[in-house]
Amino acid sequence: MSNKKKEQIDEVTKSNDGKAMTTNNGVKVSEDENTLTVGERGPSLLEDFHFREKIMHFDHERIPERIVHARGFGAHGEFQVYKDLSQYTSADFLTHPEKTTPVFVRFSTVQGSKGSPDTVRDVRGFATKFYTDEGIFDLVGNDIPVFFIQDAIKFPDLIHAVKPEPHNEMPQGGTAHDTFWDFFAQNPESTHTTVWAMSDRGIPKNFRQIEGFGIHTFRLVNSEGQSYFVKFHWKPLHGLESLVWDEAQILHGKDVDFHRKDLYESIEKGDYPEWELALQVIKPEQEFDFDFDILDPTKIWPEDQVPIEVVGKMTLNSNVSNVFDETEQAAFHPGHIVPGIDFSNDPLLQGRLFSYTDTQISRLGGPNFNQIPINRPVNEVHNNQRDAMHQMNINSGQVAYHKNALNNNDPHPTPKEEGGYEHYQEKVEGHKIRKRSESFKDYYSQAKLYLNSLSQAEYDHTVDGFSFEIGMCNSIMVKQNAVNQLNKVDRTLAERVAKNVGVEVPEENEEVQSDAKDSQLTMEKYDIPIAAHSVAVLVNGNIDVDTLKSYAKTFAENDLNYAFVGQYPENLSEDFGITETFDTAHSTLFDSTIVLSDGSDIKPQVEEFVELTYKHNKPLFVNKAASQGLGNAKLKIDAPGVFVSDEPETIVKAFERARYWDRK
Ligand code: HDE
Repeated sequence: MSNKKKEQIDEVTKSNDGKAMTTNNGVKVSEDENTLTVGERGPSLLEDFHFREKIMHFDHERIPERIVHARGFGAHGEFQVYKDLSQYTSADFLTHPEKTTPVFVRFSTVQGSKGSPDTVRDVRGFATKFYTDEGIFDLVGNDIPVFFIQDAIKFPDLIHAVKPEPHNEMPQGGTAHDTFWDFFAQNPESTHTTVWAMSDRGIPKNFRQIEGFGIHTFRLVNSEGQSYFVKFHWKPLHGLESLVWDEAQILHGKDVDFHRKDLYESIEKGDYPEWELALQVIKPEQEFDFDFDILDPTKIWPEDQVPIEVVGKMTLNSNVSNVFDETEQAAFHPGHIVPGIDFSNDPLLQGRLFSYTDTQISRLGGPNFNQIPINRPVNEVHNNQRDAMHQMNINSGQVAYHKNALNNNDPHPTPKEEGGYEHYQEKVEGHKIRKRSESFKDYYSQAKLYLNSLSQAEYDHTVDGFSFEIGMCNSIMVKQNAVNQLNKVDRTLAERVAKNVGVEVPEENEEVQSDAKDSQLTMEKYDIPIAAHSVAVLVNGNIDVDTLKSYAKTFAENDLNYAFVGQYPENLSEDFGITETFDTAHSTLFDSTIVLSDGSDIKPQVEEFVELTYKHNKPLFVNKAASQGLGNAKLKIDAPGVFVSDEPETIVKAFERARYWDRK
């Protein structure tokens, strides 16, 4: 299917194949190894224009990294709505099920710099650019449905607390340090989101298996001018999975690119990541029907109160040609909206509307960043904005103002009925004040709801997350204050974390008195498709090629990704599987492990691999000979998720579950 954005990008995509090297002025270069000098050993000459240009350009290759979300990875794809949503919105891309809309998505971490590891504990950015026929709509969201603060004026404070500390620029890529936890304790509005970030949601397994949330309340407006409050969600069709913290930490070293590699390789293989777009819609007359304020970005709309409606699907099916040119230069902005979509008065959203254009001006070097190929809409752009740094268009004609008679009043405004954007005419009255609404002041109930909704394993992981992060603080006061906050949400959490980090449990139990649960908040609600699974097959000794082939056949039949480890290169043909050595493969790089032994002594590398697989609760499948040889390994062969069999077909059963949390 044609993709208008890809076609537009192809027009400016250059290939050097078979081409002569030239300067930027198009002069063919005859030599590119030596500068122009006087004699072989003499001084260099300033007139060497090729040298000057090459070095000058190199000197300026870097641009400022994003102030937050610096480390990211993007891909192209398309979106298609399942049905006409004109009941809610006039947006063209949401009312034409026959249309596919090109999209570009960038996933990111928030805290770390551009070179930081992928698998840190952090919120993940999930920013989507829809190139609609009516202009660009950016859904600049995260993988956690709530945010740390309620008002944009606090964003610099939050980020100054989260980022590496200014006196020593540590730590990189994480919030396990004093200033973040001091912020947490002193700014209770951050409680709910922090609980999410300390749970398994903070360490996703990859980008394909995260949910996405627009977080803020937006408006949908239909062609009759009726408006609805809406929250946008992305639901991953590859399931929802997390890492184990120990595994995530090992991966920082084993593969700093773990998430981007997974996304890149999935797309290259044709195993395209997919999400369904889902909406939660509230009618204007229901605005005050809830025990939370629908404008408060630290609150979810529980799905039993506001059901989810699945409305469309996004598929990422093409990697970029150049990461800098496309992903790094992509300029997202929650203020990029199209007719049929509008903002709410969420004070966090309103502040974002200023920040994103402002930051692009210093990051991308001027106000013409919309003209960079990845940022251009697929429809035509005409206005009277002129000049400025890096102008890429030739704006012909005498007239650059409105109104005019000299050019027939062109470019001319378009009435709303014909597609011109008109802001929703909300009636607003009030005094100018600086005051947080009383309706925003319940900081703890939904944090408790989230904790109540987790499975026991997820709850235990959340205790571990808090214990690690608060435990990493140097200040006893900060640790104590952080635990005091937890005590206002959940007594058991406060008690367990206090014990782990060595501070007092507050005397008074101040926890939220509620057993309420929301079945949609646990990650265990998703089935994990077996095809999303990867397997390391450790070959211990000399296994005959036919046996290996029979495993390879089962993997292929079930779309499992696999690698044979250890029997490389002898008697293993590359035709039926990727082969790796114990130097290149590691348990953390796979979802499960199979050990095939011929009965010879188990190699130390195999034992270490298996022990880690076991420790990280992943499926472990061993043949009978291997099970006998693993007697000294730190594992119980009859524990949940350990399978002993000589039949390749039985692995399908082993991989029905991604993790065996009941294995202690
Ligand atoms: Fe952002 N945010 N943000 N943010 N944000 C940026 O814009 C900002 C917020 C989010 O892949 C910056 O181009 C303010 C919420 C994503 O390029 C900056 C506030 C959510 C990305 C900025 C917020 C986000 C950014 C840095 C509080 C989830 C990466 C570079 C009012 C709904 C986009 C840039 C990409 C990036 C400001 C809060 C998501 C500085 C002031 C809430 C996914 O403009």
